[in-house]
Amino acid sequence: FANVSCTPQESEPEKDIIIGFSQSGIESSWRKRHTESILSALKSDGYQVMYRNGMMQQSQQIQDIRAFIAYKVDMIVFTPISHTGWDAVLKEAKQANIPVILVDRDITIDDTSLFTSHIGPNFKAEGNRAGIYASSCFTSEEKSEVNILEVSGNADSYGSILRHSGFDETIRNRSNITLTIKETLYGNYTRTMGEELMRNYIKEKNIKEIDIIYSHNDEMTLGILDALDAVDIKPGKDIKIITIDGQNDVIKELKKGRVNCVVECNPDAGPYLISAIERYFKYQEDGSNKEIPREIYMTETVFSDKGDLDAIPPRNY
Ligand code: GYE
Repeated sequence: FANVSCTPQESEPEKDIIIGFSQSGIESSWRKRHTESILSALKSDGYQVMYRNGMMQQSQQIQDIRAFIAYKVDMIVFTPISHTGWDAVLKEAKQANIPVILVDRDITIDDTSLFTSHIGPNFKAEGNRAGIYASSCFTSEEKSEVNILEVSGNADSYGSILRHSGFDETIRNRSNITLTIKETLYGNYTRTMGEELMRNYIKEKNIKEIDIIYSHNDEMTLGILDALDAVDIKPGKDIKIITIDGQNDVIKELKKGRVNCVVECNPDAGPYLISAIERYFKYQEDGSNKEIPREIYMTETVFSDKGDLDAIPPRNY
Protein backbone atom coordinates (compact mmCIF):
# COMPACT_ATOMS: atom_id res chain seq x y z
CA PHE A 1 0.00 0.00 0.00
CA ALA A 2 1.65 3.16 -1.18
CA ASN A 3 0.57 6.44 0.36
CA VAL A 4 -2.49 7.43 -1.59
CA SER A 5 -5.36 9.80 -1.71
CA CYS A 6 -8.25 8.07 -3.35
CA THR A 7 -11.88 8.53 -4.17
CA PRO A 8 -14.42 5.70 -4.17
CA GLN A 9 -15.22 3.88 -7.40
CA GLU A 10 -17.93 1.39 -6.54
CA SER A 11 -21.03 0.73 -4.39
CA GLU A 12 -22.02 3.85 -2.49
CA PRO A 13 -22.07 7.27 -4.16
CA GLU A 14 -19.15 9.43 -3.14
CA LYS A 15 -19.63 11.23 0.16
CA ASP A 16 -18.39 14.65 0.99
CA ILE A 17 -16.41 13.29 3.94
CA ILE A 18 -12.64 12.88 3.97
CA ILE A 19 -11.06 10.36 6.33
CA GLY A 20 -7.31 10.52 7.05
CA PHE A 21 -6.01 7.04 7.89
CA SER A 22 -2.52 6.67 9.35
CA GLN A 23 -1.38 3.04 9.55
CA SER A 24 1.57 2.14 11.78
CA GLY A 25 3.53 0.12 9.21
CA ILE A 26 3.60 -3.07 7.16
CA GLU A 27 5.46 -5.46 9.44
CA SER A 28 3.20 -8.49 9.04
CA SER A 29 0.67 -10.05 6.72
CA TRP A 30 -1.82 -9.48 9.56
CA ARG A 31 -1.10 -5.75 9.19
CA LYS A 32 -1.56 -5.86 5.41
CA ARG A 33 -4.99 -7.41 5.86
CA HIS A 34 -5.86 -4.82 8.53
CA THR A 35 -5.00 -2.01 6.12
CA GLU A 36 -6.86 -3.63 3.24
CA SER A 37 -9.97 -4.22 5.38
CA ILE A 38 -10.12 -0.57 6.46
CA LEU A 39 -9.34 0.95 3.05
CA SER A 40 -11.79 -1.21 1.14
CA ALA A 41 -14.60 -0.65 3.66
CA LEU A 42 -14.08 3.12 3.60
CA LYS A 43 -13.97 3.24 -0.16
CA SER A 44 -16.97 1.02 -0.79
CA ASP A 45 -18.95 3.09 1.68
CA GLY A 46 -18.22 6.21 -0.35
CA TYR A 47 -15.68 7.99 1.88
CA GLN A 48 -12.76 9.87 0.42
CA VAL A 49 -9.56 8.58 1.98
CA MET A 50 -6.10 9.98 2.59
CA TYR A 51 -3.90 7.01 3.53
CA ARG A 52 -0.41 7.24 5.02
CA ASN A 53 1.96 4.43 6.03
CA GLY A 54 3.92 5.38 9.17
CA MET A 55 6.77 2.95 8.36
CA MET A 56 6.80 1.81 12.01
CA GLN A 57 7.98 5.19 13.23
CA GLN A 58 6.06 7.37 15.61
CA SER A 59 7.68 10.53 14.23
CA GLN A 60 6.42 9.62 10.75
CA GLN A 61 2.91 8.99 12.05
CA ILE A 62 2.87 12.33 13.88
CA GLN A 63 3.94 14.05 10.68
CA ASP A 64 1.18 12.23 8.76
CA ILE A 65 -1.48 13.22 11.29
CA ARG A 66 -0.28 16.84 11.09
CA ALA A 67 -0.70 16.65 7.31
CA PHE A 68 -4.31 15.45 7.81
CA ILE A 69 -4.96 18.39 10.16
CA ALA A 70 -3.48 20.86 7.67
CA TYR A 71 -5.66 19.34 4.96
CA LYS A 72 -8.71 19.73 7.24
CA VAL A 73 -9.92 16.13 6.92
CA ASP A 74 -13.27 15.37 8.60
CA MET A 75 -11.95 12.55 10.75
CA ILE A 76 -8.61 10.98 11.65
CA VAL A 77 -8.30 7.21 12.03
CA PHE A 78 -4.97 5.82 13.19
CA THR A 79 -3.11 2.81 14.57
CA PRO A 80 -0.68 4.10 17.20
CA ILE A 81 2.65 2.31 16.86
CA SER A 82 3.41 2.99 20.54
CA HIS A 83 1.07 3.76 23.40
CA THR A 84 2.47 7.08 24.64
CA GLY A 85 3.63 10.36 23.09
CA TRP A 86 0.45 11.40 21.28
CA ASP A 87 -0.69 14.26 23.55
CA ALA A 88 0.60 17.18 21.49
CA VAL A 89 -0.61 16.07 18.08
CA LEU A 90 -4.01 14.98 19.39
CA LYS A 91 -4.44 18.36 21.07
CA GLU A 92 -3.81 19.94 17.68
CA ALA A 93 -6.51 17.72 16.16
CA LYS A 94 -8.94 18.68 18.92
CA GLN A 95 -8.23 22.38 18.42
CA ALA A 96 -8.98 21.90 14.73
CA ASN A 97 -12.24 20.14 15.73
CA ILE A 98 -11.27 16.88 14.03
CA PRO A 99 -12.52 13.72 15.76
CA VAL A 100 -10.06 10.85 16.19
CA ILE A 101 -10.73 7.10 16.20
CA LEU A 102 -7.99 4.63 17.19
CA VAL A 103 -7.88 1.30 15.41
CA ASP A 104 -6.01 -1.83 16.57
CA ARG A 105 -3.66 -0.49 19.26
CA ASP A 106 -4.81 1.79 22.05
CA ILE A 107 -2.99 4.67 23.78
CA THR A 108 -2.27 5.81 27.33
CA ILE A 109 -3.16 9.48 27.71
CA ASP A 110 -4.21 11.78 30.57
CA ASP A 111 -6.84 13.68 28.61
CA THR A 112 -9.10 10.96 27.27
CA SER A 113 -11.26 13.53 25.49
CA LEU A 114 -8.50 13.66 22.87
CA PHE A 115 -9.96 10.67 21.08
CA THR A 116 -13.51 9.49 20.48
CA SER A 117 -13.28 5.75 20.35
CA HIS A 118 -10.97 2.74 20.14
CA ILE A 119 -11.84 -0.17 17.86
CA GLY A 120 -9.61 -3.17 18.22
CA PRO A 121 -8.79 -6.68 19.27
CA ASN A 122 -9.02 -7.44 22.98
CA PHE A 123 -5.31 -7.90 23.70
CA LYS A 124 -5.83 -8.77 27.35
CA ALA A 125 -8.29 -11.53 26.41
CA GLU A 126 -5.80 -12.79 23.80
CA GLY A 127 -3.17 -13.05 26.53
CA ASN A 128 -5.67 -14.85 28.78
CA ARG A 129 -6.46 -17.33 26.01
CA ALA A 130 -2.77 -18.03 25.40
CA GLY A 131 -2.35 -18.49 29.16
CA ILE A 132 -5.21 -20.95 29.38
CA TYR A 133 -3.60 -23.08 26.67
CA ALA A 134 -0.18 -22.86 28.35
CA SER A 135 -1.72 -23.92 31.66
CA SER A 136 -3.22 -27.01 30.08
CA CYS A 137 -0.15 -28.21 28.13
CA PHE A 138 1.06 -30.57 30.85
CA THR A 139 -0.56 -32.55 33.64
CA SER A 140 0.96 -32.30 37.10
CA GLU A 141 2.16 -35.92 36.71
CA GLU A 142 4.09 -34.91 33.59
CA LYS A 143 5.67 -31.76 35.04
CA SER A 144 5.44 -29.70 38.19
CA GLU A 145 7.55 -26.84 36.84
CA VAL A 146 6.92 -25.44 33.37
CA ASN A 147 9.35 -22.92 31.90
CA ILE A 148 8.17 -20.40 29.36
CA LEU A 149 10.08 -18.16 26.97
CA GLU A 150 8.01 -15.14 25.99
CA VAL A 151 8.77 -13.33 22.73
CA SER A 152 6.98 -10.01 22.88
CA GLY A 153 6.47 -7.31 20.25
CA ASN A 154 7.64 -3.71 20.69
CA ALA A 155 7.90 -3.07 24.42
CA ASP A 156 6.01 0.22 24.11
CA SER A 157 3.06 -1.04 22.10
CA TYR A 158 -0.31 -1.44 23.76
CA GLY A 159 -0.72 -5.00 22.47
CA SER A 160 2.56 -6.21 23.97
CA ILE A 161 1.72 -4.87 27.40
CA LEU A 162 -1.73 -6.46 27.58
CA ARG A 163 -0.78 -9.70 25.87
CA HIS A 164 1.83 -10.07 28.59
CA SER A 165 -0.39 -9.16 31.54
CA GLY A 166 -3.32 -11.26 30.33
CA PHE A 167 -1.03 -14.27 29.95
CA ASP A 168 0.81 -13.74 33.21
CA GLU A 169 -2.31 -13.44 35.37
CA THR A 170 -3.75 -16.61 33.84
CA ILE A 171 -0.72 -18.87 34.27
CA ARG A 172 -0.52 -17.87 37.95
CA ASN A 173 -3.91 -19.47 38.54
CA ARG A 174 -2.85 -23.01 37.67
CA SER A 175 -2.84 -25.23 40.71
CA ASN A 176 -0.32 -28.11 41.16
CA ILE A 177 1.97 -26.79 38.43
CA THR A 178 4.18 -23.73 38.58
CA LEU A 179 4.42 -21.95 35.24
CA THR A 180 7.26 -19.44 35.07
CA ILE A 181 8.15 -16.90 32.39
CA LYS A 182 11.91 -17.48 32.36
CA GLU A 183 12.59 -14.51 30.15
CA THR A 184 10.77 -12.01 27.94
CA LEU A 185 12.51 -11.02 24.71
CA TYR A 186 11.37 -7.93 22.82
CA GLY A 187 11.10 -7.91 19.03
CA ASN A 188 9.23 -5.70 16.59
CA TYR A 189 6.62 -8.14 15.26
CA THR A 190 8.74 -9.06 12.21
CA ARG A 191 9.89 -12.48 11.07
CA THR A 192 13.53 -11.41 10.80
CA MET A 193 13.57 -10.17 14.36
CA GLY A 194 11.85 -13.34 15.63
CA GLU A 195 14.56 -15.43 14.03
CA GLU A 196 17.38 -13.24 15.31
CA LEU A 197 16.08 -13.24 18.89
CA MET A 198 15.70 -17.00 18.85
CA ARG A 199 19.12 -17.66 17.33
CA ASN A 200 20.76 -15.50 19.99
CA TYR A 201 18.79 -17.14 22.75
CA ILE A 202 19.86 -20.60 21.57
CA LYS A 203 23.48 -19.46 21.42
CA GLU A 204 23.58 -17.76 24.79
CA LYS A 205 21.04 -19.55 26.99
CA ASN A 206 19.89 -23.05 27.75
CA ILE A 207 17.04 -23.69 25.32
CA LYS A 208 16.66 -27.23 26.67
CA GLU A 209 15.05 -25.91 29.85
CA ILE A 210 12.26 -24.20 27.88
CA ASP A 211 8.96 -26.10 27.65
CA ILE A 212 6.79 -23.47 25.96
CA ILE A 213 7.45 -20.51 23.68
CA TYR A 214 4.76 -17.83 23.85
CA SER A 215 5.22 -15.58 20.83
CA HIS A 216 3.15 -12.39 20.53
CA ASN A 217 2.62 -12.65 16.78
CA ASP A 218 2.72 -15.10 13.89
CA GLU A 219 5.35 -13.27 11.88
CA MET A 220 7.89 -13.58 14.74
CA THR A 221 6.78 -17.18 15.25
CA LEU A 222 7.77 -18.03 11.67
CA GLY A 223 11.24 -16.64 12.40
CA ILE A 224 11.39 -18.62 15.65
CA LEU A 225 10.51 -21.83 13.76
CA ASP A 226 13.33 -21.12 11.28
CA ALA A 227 15.82 -20.75 14.15
CA LEU A 228 14.64 -23.94 15.87
CA ASP A 229 14.81 -25.90 12.59
CA ALA A 230 18.43 -24.80 12.16
CA VAL A 231 19.44 -26.56 15.39
CA ASP A 232 17.12 -29.52 14.98
CA ILE A 233 14.79 -28.76 17.85
CA LYS A 234 11.31 -29.93 16.91
CA PRO A 235 8.80 -27.13 17.41
CA GLY A 236 5.42 -28.42 18.54
CA LYS A 237 7.04 -31.52 20.08
CA ASP A 238 10.28 -30.66 21.92
CA ILE A 239 8.89 -27.22 22.69
CA LYS A 240 5.23 -26.22 22.63
CA ILE A 241 4.54 -23.16 20.51
CA ILE A 242 1.78 -20.66 21.28
CA THR A 243 1.30 -17.74 18.91
CA ILE A 244 -1.14 -14.90 18.19
CA ASP A 245 -2.79 -13.70 14.94
CA GLY A 246 -4.00 -16.63 12.84
CA GLN A 247 -2.21 -16.00 9.55
CA ASN A 248 -2.69 -18.61 6.87
CA ASP A 249 0.97 -19.64 6.90
CA VAL A 250 0.87 -20.32 10.65
CA ILE A 251 -2.42 -22.21 10.52
CA LYS A 252 -0.57 -24.49 8.08
CA GLU A 253 2.15 -25.00 10.72
CA LEU A 254 -0.56 -25.78 13.30
CA LYS A 255 -1.96 -28.43 10.97
CA LYS A 256 1.55 -29.90 10.55
CA GLY A 257 1.92 -30.11 14.34
CA ARG A 258 4.77 -27.58 14.46
CA VAL A 259 2.65 -25.02 16.30
CA ASN A 260 0.30 -26.03 19.13
CA CYS A 261 -1.99 -23.08 19.66
CA VAL A 262 -2.97 -20.04 17.59
CA VAL A 263 -4.88 -17.30 19.38
CA GLU A 264 -6.75 -15.44 16.69
CA CYS A 265 -6.34 -11.68 16.38
CA ASN A 266 -9.00 -10.31 14.06
CA PRO A 267 -7.63 -7.91 11.41
CA ASP A 268 -11.01 -7.20 9.75
CA ALA A 269 -11.62 -3.84 11.36
CA GLY A 270 -13.27 -2.28 8.28
CA PRO A 271 -16.94 -3.06 8.99
CA TYR A 272 -16.61 -2.10 12.67
CA LEU A 273 -15.03 1.19 11.70
CA ILE A 274 -17.71 2.00 9.13
CA SER A 275 -20.47 1.40 11.62
CA ALA A 276 -18.76 3.69 14.17
CA ILE A 277 -18.09 6.44 11.61
CA GLU A 278 -21.64 6.34 10.27
CA ARG A 279 -23.10 6.67 13.74
CA TYR A 280 -20.67 9.43 14.63
CA PHE A 281 -21.68 11.63 11.68
CA LYS A 282 -25.39 10.79 12.09
CA TYR A 283 -25.33 11.94 15.74
CA GLN A 284 -23.58 15.12 14.64
CA GLU A 285 -26.15 15.80 11.94
CA ASP A 286 -29.27 15.08 13.94
CA GLY A 287 -27.99 17.17 16.85
CA SER A 288 -28.75 14.35 19.31
CA ASN A 289 -25.29 14.69 20.89
CA LYS A 290 -25.19 10.94 21.44
CA GLU A 291 -21.76 9.38 21.68
CA ILE A 292 -20.40 6.28 20.00
CA PRO A 293 -18.96 3.66 22.40
CA ARG A 294 -15.47 4.44 23.74
CA GLU A 295 -14.33 0.84 23.35
CA ILE A 296 -15.37 -1.49 20.53
CA TYR A 297 -13.97 -5.02 20.64
CA MET A 298 -13.90 -7.32 17.65
CA THR A 299 -14.81 -11.03 17.77
CA GLU A 300 -11.91 -13.47 18.06
CA THR A 301 -11.34 -17.13 18.80
CA VAL A 302 -8.62 -19.77 19.41
CA PHE A 303 -7.38 -22.64 17.24
CA SER A 304 -5.31 -25.39 18.80
CA ASP A 305 -4.23 -29.01 18.52
CA LYS A 306 -6.92 -29.76 21.09
CA GLY A 307 -9.62 -28.75 18.58
CA ASP A 308 -10.82 -29.85 15.15
CA LEU A 309 -8.19 -28.54 12.75
CA ASP A 310 -10.33 -29.26 9.69
CA ALA A 311 -13.00 -26.92 11.00
CA ILE A 312 -10.76 -23.85 10.89
CA PRO A 313 -12.40 -21.35 8.54
CA PRO A 314 -10.36 -20.22 5.51
CA ARG A 315 -8.11 -17.26 6.30
CA ASN A 316 -7.87 -14.05 4.31
CA TYR A 317 -4.46 -13.04 5.68
O1 GYE B 1 -0.72 -9.04 16.24
C1 GYE B 1 0.80 -8.14 14.70
C2 GYE B 1 0.95 -6.78 14.19
O2 GYE B 1 -1.03 -4.63 16.94
C3 GYE B 1 -2.45 -6.49 17.09
O3 GYE B 1 0.68 -5.97 15.29
C4 GYE B 1 -1.38 -5.85 16.36
C5 GYE B 1 -0.18 -6.68 16.12
C6 GYE B 1 -0.47 -7.98 15.42
O4 GYE B 1 1.96 -6.54 13.40
O5 GYE B 1 0.90 -9.12 13.77
